Formats: sequence, structure tokens, C-alpha cells
Amino acid sequence: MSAHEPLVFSGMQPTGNLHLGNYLGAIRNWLKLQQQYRCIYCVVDMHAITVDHDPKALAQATREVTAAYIASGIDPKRSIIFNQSQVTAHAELAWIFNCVARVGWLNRMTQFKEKAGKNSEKMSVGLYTYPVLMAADILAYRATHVPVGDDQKQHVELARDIAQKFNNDFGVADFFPQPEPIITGPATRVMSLRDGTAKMSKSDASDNSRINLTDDADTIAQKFRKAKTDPLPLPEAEAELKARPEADNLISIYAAFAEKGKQAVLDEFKGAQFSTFKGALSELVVARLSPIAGEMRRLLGDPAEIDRILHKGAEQARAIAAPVMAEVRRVVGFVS
Ligand code: AQP
Repeated sequence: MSAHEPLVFSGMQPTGNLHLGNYLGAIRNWLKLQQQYRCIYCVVDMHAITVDHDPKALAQATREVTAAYIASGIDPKRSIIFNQSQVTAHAELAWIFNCVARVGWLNRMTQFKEKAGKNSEKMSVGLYTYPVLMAADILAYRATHVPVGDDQKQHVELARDIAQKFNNDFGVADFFPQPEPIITGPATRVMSLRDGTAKMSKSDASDNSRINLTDDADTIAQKFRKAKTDPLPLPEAEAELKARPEADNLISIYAAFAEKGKQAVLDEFKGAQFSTFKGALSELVVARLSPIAGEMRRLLGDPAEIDRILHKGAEQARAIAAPVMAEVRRVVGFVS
């Protein structure tokens, strides 16, 4: 049993428009957790520069992600919201963890392989060590729980390995906790609307592959209308979705928003054509997302207020990380 106080940490990259996958796979679970636990929700802008970026767009995206958190219901009075680059502990601990993690461990990270493709030699070193920075994000606060989508599970497991090796190498049993990934809900991996085997992603070149949180009702309806499907009507049993990734994805999105199981959705729509189902899906998604988009627009009308929230959150985050980092420096042998 770990003696560490429960603390939730998670983050999102300001790399573009947040989409349904980010919302269902992450933010919606964060809301539930903030009712029960102390939570830190970070806008991970240092992760965002691991790929080419435009500085002006980064600043704007950082404010947009912050607005999306708050508009979705993350309450800055209850949870800490800040952007990563304002707290230097992340970079400092990441360097120390770079010296703890092994090259072989990073070579196994599938997200780097997916993002780099055949161009791994041309990728930034930062993209390669991204999971080490993520371990530092979590452990600088000794966070115990990390709500993420399915795609980030391997990175949280790496954070566990790094924590354990640090504790062993420096003879400080249980100094860092073993953070647990929390992967829950009916849509832990929302897939692209153009390809049921690829995950919905901000960086997909096709905007039609994703529903952005800021898309208006017509755009959402049009994207669902164009979404790839197969020619068969909707099946009767959930098991039949296994071989039909596009149908499975759309049913999962509906189930997540309707807060029902996939079988319950099929009971309602079995035998229907996709055109009928897609209409109902659009209506449901628009009803859930339009209040969030409206609130985001309102918040973004006052960027100074967003910056104020980020400053205050950064101060609170620094206060938690400072004693951890003082101890880390001592344990590692740095004179200060
Ligand atoms: N398709 C998805 N389904 C479920 N959850 C998802 N998440 C991302 N995509 C899906 C979850 O959202 C959180 C934040 O992710 P991120 O912005 O840090 O980076 P990512 O996982 O790399 O997301 P993207 O959209 O694919 O961004 P780009 O294209 O910039 O790399 C995480 O909890 C993630 O699991």
C-alpha cells in the first residue's frame, strides 16, 4: 500500500483544436474526479513544442485549451489549472529522469513510432523523450492517479517504471508513488471519422476526421453525414460491431453521450440505416457540445482573465512541487 495522498494529474497539449476524443477520453472523466479528489489539470505547452510550431498559434491554443477545460466544467476554484512552462520543476525533473530512464524503454514507445513513421531520424529529440517529460509532469507532484485515453496507457506505465527505478537507485523506497492510469468510460479510444482503425487526432490533416469542440451544428452534422461507414444496416448485437470498426466508433460516441451501454443503443437503432442513425447522433452531439462551445467563446473574449487563472494555478502548482524538488536535488546529490 502506498502512503501517498491521492492526487490526480492530467494534461492536454495545446496543439490545435480539442476534439471529441479529448473530451470523451479525458476531460469528461476529469470532471467526475474533481468531485472526489485534489486534481491538477495542466496545459502541456512544453510537449506541444516537440513538433514544429508557430509561437503565436501556441499562445492562442494554450488559452483555448484552458477555456475548453473551464467551459467543460473544470472549476479553477476546486482544481489547479495552469500551463506547464510556468513551472520549471517539469523541465528540471525531466532532465533527472532522462538520466534514470533507459534508451531501450523509450525505444518501445508506440506513440513515437506512430508519430515519427519512417522519419524518426528527422524528429526532434524532444519528441523521443516526450514520455520522460510526462513522467516528470506526474511525479513532480507525486500524483497517484492519471486519467487518460487508452493511447496514453503505455506512457503512464513508463512513469511507473521511472518512479520505481529512481526509488531503487537512490535507496528512497516509496519516495515517488506508482501512478495508476485511470482509463474509463465507453469511449476511451475515439476513432477517426474517416478511418475506423486510426484514432481521432488533433494533428490529422483532414478536419473531417474529427469533431472539434468548437464546431457549429451544421459542421457537426456535415462531418457525421460524411463519416465513413459500411453498407449494412446497424446490427442487433454488440458482438457484431467487432468486425465493423466505423459502426463501432459511431455507436460508442452515441453511447458515451447518451450515458448508455452500446447494446442499449443497438436495441434502439438495430436494423436502421446509417443515414437515420447519423441524424440522431448529430442531434445528440450538438446538444451536448454547443453549450461548451458557447462558454469557450465567452471566456476567450477576455484573455487577460484566462492568463490570470493560469498564473494563479502555476503558483499553486509550484508550491506543491517545490518541496518534492528540494528533496530530489538532495537525494541525487546536487549542492544547493
Ligand atoms: N481519440 C482519442 N480517444 C480518446 N482519448 C483521446 N485522447 C486523445 N485522443 C483521443 C486523450 O486526450 C488527452 C490529451 O491528449 P493530448 O492532447 O496530450 O495528446 P494526444 O493523445 O496525442 O492527442 P491528439 O489529439 O492525438 O493530439 P496530437 O494530434 O497533437 O498528437 C489524453 O488523455 C489522450 O489519451
